[in-house]
Amino acid sequence: MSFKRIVLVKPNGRKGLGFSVDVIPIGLEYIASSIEKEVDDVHIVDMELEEQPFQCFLDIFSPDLVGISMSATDHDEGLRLAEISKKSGVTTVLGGYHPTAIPDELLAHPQIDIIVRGEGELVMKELVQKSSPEGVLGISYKKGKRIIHNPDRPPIGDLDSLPFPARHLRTHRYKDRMNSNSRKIDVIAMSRGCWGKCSFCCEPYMSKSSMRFT
Ligand code: B12
Repeated sequence: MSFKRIVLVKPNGRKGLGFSVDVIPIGLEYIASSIEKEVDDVHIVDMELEEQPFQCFLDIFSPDLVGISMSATDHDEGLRLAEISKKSGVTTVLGGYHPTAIPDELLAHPQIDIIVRGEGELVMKELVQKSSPEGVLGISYKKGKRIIHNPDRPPIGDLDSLPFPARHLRTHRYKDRMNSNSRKIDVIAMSRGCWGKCSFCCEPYMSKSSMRFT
């Protein structure tokens, strides 16, 4: 197993007018900039905006690892993209708030190999360096029929230690779709997490109820 050609994908999950402004996959861009030097190539495929079917990107980039970002609303579509990837023989990894909260449920699907729990930058960096999930903090994965949960990785203490998101990999001009004169838009993340300990919310799984600022 070698993870050298990486495709990071945002499923098409948007519905309704609430999504008239494009959602920039800034989390995937953070991951891309953290692994860029470790791999041969990394691409971000934003299926919200692509017009080609996902299989085209597998054919063009021929990845050995596909990473899919999932919020709860992307559940079905994320699993569908993973199934397409798996049929092409690609290892699949899920990350984001939803997989972080329910790794066992998602790993029960045959097309899912690995879940990254929590922030993705350092975990993905170590995963591509080792080309194996074994011993990588923050990962849950399948070994034969068993599900292995490696210990948690602590939230990133110093957000300024992270490289800037890989905006140079963008292949789209993000904008406000309701405004025909819309300028290019962008997003800047200046904090992470939430101090709440709400039992109904997935965020404490991500940040352990810690709030950090740049
Ligand atoms: C800002 C924000 C938004 C912005 C997005 C800004 C943007 N990117 O352009 C807006 C307002 C558009 C938004 C929309 C929505 N949001 Co919102 N949002 C947040 C908020 C406040 C911060 C998220 C953030 O920017 N984090 C920082 C970035 C860098 O992290 P990230 O993108 O999550 O990526 C990191 C990890 O998740 C992980 N990761 C992510 N993807 C992957 C993929 C792989 C392969 C790997 C390994 C790791 C990985 O690694 C990344 C880097 O560390 C959180 C609450 C919170 N306090 O955290 C809610 C939150 C994420 N949102 C949530 C929800 C529900 C939504 C909506 C579905 C709401 C709706 N019903 O319309 C939509 C979904 C949008 C979409 N299509 O994804 C929920 C998610 C719940 C869940 N279980 O999935 C949260 C947790 C709020 C909550 N508690 O309910 N959101």
